[in-house]
Amino acid sequence: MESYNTDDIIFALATPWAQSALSVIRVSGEGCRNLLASCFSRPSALVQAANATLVHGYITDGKEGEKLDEVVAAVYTEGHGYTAEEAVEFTCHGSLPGLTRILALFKRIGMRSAQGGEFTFRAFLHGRMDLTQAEAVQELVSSQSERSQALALSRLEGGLREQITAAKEELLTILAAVEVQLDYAEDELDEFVFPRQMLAQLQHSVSVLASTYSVGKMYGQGARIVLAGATNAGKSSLFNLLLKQDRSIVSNVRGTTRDYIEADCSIQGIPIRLYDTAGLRESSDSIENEGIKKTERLIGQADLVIYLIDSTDIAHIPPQDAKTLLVYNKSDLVKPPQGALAISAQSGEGVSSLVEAIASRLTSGFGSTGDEQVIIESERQHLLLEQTAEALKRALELVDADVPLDITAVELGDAMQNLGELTGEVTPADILHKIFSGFCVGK
Ligand SMILES: Nc1nc2c(ncn2[C@@H]2O[C@H](COP(=O)(O)OP(=O)(O)OP(=O)(O)O)[C@@H](O)[C@H]2O)c(=O)[nH]1
Ligand SMILES: [Mg+2]
Repeated sequence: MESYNTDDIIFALATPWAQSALSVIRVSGEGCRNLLASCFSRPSALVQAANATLVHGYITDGKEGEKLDEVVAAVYTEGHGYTAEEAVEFTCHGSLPGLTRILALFKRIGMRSAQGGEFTFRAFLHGRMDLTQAEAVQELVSSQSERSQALALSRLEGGLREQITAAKEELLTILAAVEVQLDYAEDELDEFVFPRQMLAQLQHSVSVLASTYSVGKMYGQGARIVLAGATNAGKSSLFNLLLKQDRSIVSNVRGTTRDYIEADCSIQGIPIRLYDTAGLRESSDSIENEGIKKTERLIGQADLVIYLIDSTDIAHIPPQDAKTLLVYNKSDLVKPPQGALAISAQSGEGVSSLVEAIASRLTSGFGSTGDEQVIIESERQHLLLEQTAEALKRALELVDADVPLDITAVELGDAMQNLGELTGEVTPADILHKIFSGFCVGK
């Protein structure tokens, strides 16, 4: 079983390995200030500094005290700072030769280069954060969109931890009532009424939380949107409008787009890969047919298909399905049907409503506005929440079937175990190591 050694002093470059104005090197572990004092121009200032203060000085090497760099050391005493153990963060100049020398020196004086996730692991170990918050650190660092960054930040602040703690407390209340009933003979107690309503509400809130995963994943990893429809429907016009640049050729010649074109954009904070495709029609041109085949493949792989209908020629309207949004284009020429989603890709009319409709469809209404809803992004959390919801559902079914209470108690116990794994209280060490070693910070 792999795990981190937590008794030694670790260090790592916290900023990228690249030339820059400044770089930060973190050091953490009991006694690190005494050790660092041997290579700092103001040893006693460093050792005696109060918590959360800055000490200016030079990192020096050897008996002669050769200056390697002028730095500012942020000092944290035990119980404080990110890892909640004695730590120093040096802000150095971002010179690669300078950093190379400092990192080599730190190794030479007896510190160890940190593995990925070690600083956050120590923060978790010292109770600075639970496992959902530790995972949020990594999600925050690697977020690709504003929304995904904001959602990760709210999880880091403890949004998810609070929800899971509340669920645990409710489950504990239910379990306590069940255990009292199991511990005493029936005739010693008043008639027992199972807190079914409470269990049903808990089951519901856990499954809602689990279902936010599809949305969190969308904000994190993005979505593929395919513009499809008959030739001349206005797909390339809409493509250019959404990208705010002339990328695709627009013309009144049917079959202008023969091969698909893709580009990245963002729709209400969701990273989007947008595809303009060859118009769908019967054709005897083999190249065009190849393009149409590719369109069909892209439709199969899409998260959302925007099927454009030319309002001046509504010969073919495909059936609406879960991943298709039917949009009537050229609303400036022909009035679209009542209640239909309509735009003019030429004038831009209706496009903001289309953008709203796309975001709402992709996020199933969750979290497209405001951030009051906690949304998860981690597959591990999703799995554990789903297992919790399933165990609670089985417990409800057992209660309804009047099965002996000890069998229900097993399901409730399983649910509690899963919630404990979510926050890291009962997560096995090898799984913890696997989670933290995947982090990119602290390398
Ligand atoms: N009046 C009007 N004309 C439009 C509108 N959208 C597109 N057009 C025109 O319709 C013609 C076809 O537009 P495109 O965007 O090239 O259509 P497409 O769906 O990409 O066509 P193919 O690439 O051939 O499949 C062009 O002449 C556009 O200027 C619209 O909203 N109103
Ligand atoms: Mg086109």
